[in-house]
Amino acid sequence: MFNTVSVIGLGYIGLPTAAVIASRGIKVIGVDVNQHAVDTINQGKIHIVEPGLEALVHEVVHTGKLRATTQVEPTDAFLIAVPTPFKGDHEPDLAYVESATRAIATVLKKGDLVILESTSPVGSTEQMAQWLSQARPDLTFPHQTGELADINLAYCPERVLPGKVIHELVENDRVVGGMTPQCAARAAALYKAFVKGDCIISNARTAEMCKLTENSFRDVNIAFANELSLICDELKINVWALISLANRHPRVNILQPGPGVGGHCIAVDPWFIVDKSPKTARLIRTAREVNDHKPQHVIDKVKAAAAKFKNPKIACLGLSFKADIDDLRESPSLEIVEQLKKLNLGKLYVAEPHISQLPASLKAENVEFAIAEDAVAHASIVLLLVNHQKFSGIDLGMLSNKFVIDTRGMWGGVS
Ligand code: SAJ
Repeated sequence: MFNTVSVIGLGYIGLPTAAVIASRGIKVIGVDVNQHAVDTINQGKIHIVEPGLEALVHEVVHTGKLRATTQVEPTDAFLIAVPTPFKGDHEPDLAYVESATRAIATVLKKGDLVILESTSPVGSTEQMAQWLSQARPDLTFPHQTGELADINLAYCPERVLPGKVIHELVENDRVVGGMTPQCAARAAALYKAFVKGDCIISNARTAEMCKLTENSFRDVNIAFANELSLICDELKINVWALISLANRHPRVNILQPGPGVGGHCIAVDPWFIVDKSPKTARLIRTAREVNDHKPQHVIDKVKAAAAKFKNPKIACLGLSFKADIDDLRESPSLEIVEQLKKLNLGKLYVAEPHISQLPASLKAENVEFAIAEDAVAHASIVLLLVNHQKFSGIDLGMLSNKFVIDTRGMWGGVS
């Protein structure tokens, strides 16, 4: 039914999706504005880090099923997986979606299917239909002629976890939101070619909101844990011990406090709901504010600890946004260490076992890149920011005469 499929945007979601579809024997044209990414992929290599992806890309490029290009070409279906960041005061920025949509419009023909996968505010698929119909008055679209439209449009969010993308792309259920039932059915037919999970039919607006809801649910729940950690600091209670006791209740399941919420999804997506319903989305906005405030609370704790020492030396363990990955995007740990560098409270020994050198923002005289054990050995204050597996080998005896700030509860939450 679909002989050729275009995937627009060859990043963390688009490239694995393109490779998995190609591995099912469908010819895939991958499109990206980044010439370096296109050239790398056409050599059977990858420009991002994701387990299992390189071997898959190598295979599908060499069998001729995947080819990358910077120019959109005519195909039977188009799948958009470009970034949707925010701009200004947390307003969604659809510029990449708009330019991908306008590029597709130039090659669109009767019978084609266009699917938006990028995390987007409610109404984005309808907006896409408007852009397409402006550019192609010779074709009809679902907002004009419903089921009789020449072009089918759908929204189908990705929900894969970085590090497990290849597995989750195939195994996870998909929500397929069509602008009409026929649009949804055609999009589901495409996903069925590579998804083993269920493809559940819905409409575009509900599917858009579903993605935002999943990540907001997690953000609100993490905010609850983070707020508890502030309250417990005031009341001199160990929050991790408290949560583990409360979670013994059969209907209580509190998440873990940390130094803040990072990554490109959970710290961003709830704002798309707040932007559309600013007066109503009070809890969702507050959760964002609680989580965004957490790094400052950690910095204040380090400042208070540093004031106790004449010549404080601070070990900062972990920079990534969560455990066991190398991704520093929107990382609260990185933000905290950058601030500590600026405050110049004392020498910083920074350990991050998943990167090979300090990011440029941390290069300074008062900052040294170290392995975790050495950082701890040098330090008077030990600040644990990420619960990497690799830190679990640190001998707790080494901490006995240090001031420890454990933001993840890895060492029982001593502070
Ligand atoms: N975090 C805590 N406490 C917790 C859990 C997480 O502080 O108890 C922090 C993490 O340290 C990290 C942040 O939250 O800084 C986000 O990490 P995460 O593991 O919760 O999520 P992501 O951003 O890696 O991936 C999420 C996933 N969404 C949900 O679990 C609802 C993933 O399924 C989505 O596909 C992804 O966002 C996305 O692309 O939207």
